[in-house]
Amino acid sequence: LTLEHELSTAAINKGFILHYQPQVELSSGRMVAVEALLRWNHPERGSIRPDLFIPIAEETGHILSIGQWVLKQACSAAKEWASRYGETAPRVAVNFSAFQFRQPDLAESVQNLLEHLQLPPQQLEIEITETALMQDPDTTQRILKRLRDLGVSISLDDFGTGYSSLSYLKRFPVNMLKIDQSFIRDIPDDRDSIEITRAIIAMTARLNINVIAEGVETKQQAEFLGNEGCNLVQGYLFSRPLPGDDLGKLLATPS
Ligand code: G
Ligand code: G
Ligand code: G
Ligand code: MN
Ligand code: NA
Repeated sequence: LTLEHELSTAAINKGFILHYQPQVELSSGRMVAVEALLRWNHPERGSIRPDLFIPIAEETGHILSIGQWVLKQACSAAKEWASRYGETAPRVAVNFSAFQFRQPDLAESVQNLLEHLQLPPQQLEIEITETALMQDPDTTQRILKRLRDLGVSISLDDFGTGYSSLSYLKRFPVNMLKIDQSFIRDIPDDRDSIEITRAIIAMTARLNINVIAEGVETKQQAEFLGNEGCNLVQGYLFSRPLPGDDLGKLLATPS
């Protein structure tokens, strides 16, 4: 069997699983959100990383059903946390592929799911890359505006690495920039990474957009980010992506 063919049935056969990585507020230490990250536990090949199968899923069109499955799983988990922890429950951030924005009714299907689950839209964030925004800017802009009007948050993922223009910040309804981990990784050794990170943080403050740093692995990096005014962080320093059960246990443990 080819990977292509197996992709079509992986979700149904329970080959897919979501892991969740905490996004932590530095000032309070609270886990304010989690990013859902897809894993494929293949019966023979073991765990396959999304970098490998998402591009195949995009080429074959399977990304649409996979994307629906991911969204439903992630929102169901968020609903469970919201029921259990109320106001302090973490939001859930879901990665969307550019191909999903070719469905003109994407915003309506998200709305239907949220209503079906009775999950407040404020508990959902959608992550999309700069490069994805450019694929079909008009349709994407329209869909993002509808999602944003619903109360869903929009994050620009891998910010600073894509083929992008800053004018997109003006055009698209973006709530948050995620500073790409390639910049954070080289802090404090690389002067350019420090200055680019500073510039992104300063820009978000001026534009009144939220900012989060990805790939934070050291205390020194967290301290730098806090001092620069980036209060949200995600990375191995705080937690690796965790299976749902382990995330649940972490939430149940007083910090
Ligand atoms: O304990 P540990 O270092 O694995 O925690 C990882 C991160 O998750 C920490 O930054 C911590 O602030 C956060 N965290 C741990 N327990 C809780 C909790 O019960 N509620 C919330 N909201 N965050 C938690
Ligand atoms: O841990 P990590 O290997 O999960 O993620 C690798 C890449 O796969 C990241 O760029 C991430 O955005 C992407 N990715 C992870 N989960 C999903 C998903 O559910 N949908 C999409 N489209 N991309 C995902
Ligand atoms: O969606 P995105 O492209 O941002 O995917 C995040 C990727 O970064 C995932 O593959 C995730 O497992 C990985 N990741 C999360 N935290 C860290 C970290 O602290 N260090 C490194 N090297 N990778 C991380
Ligand atoms: Mn992401
Ligand atoms: Na990213």
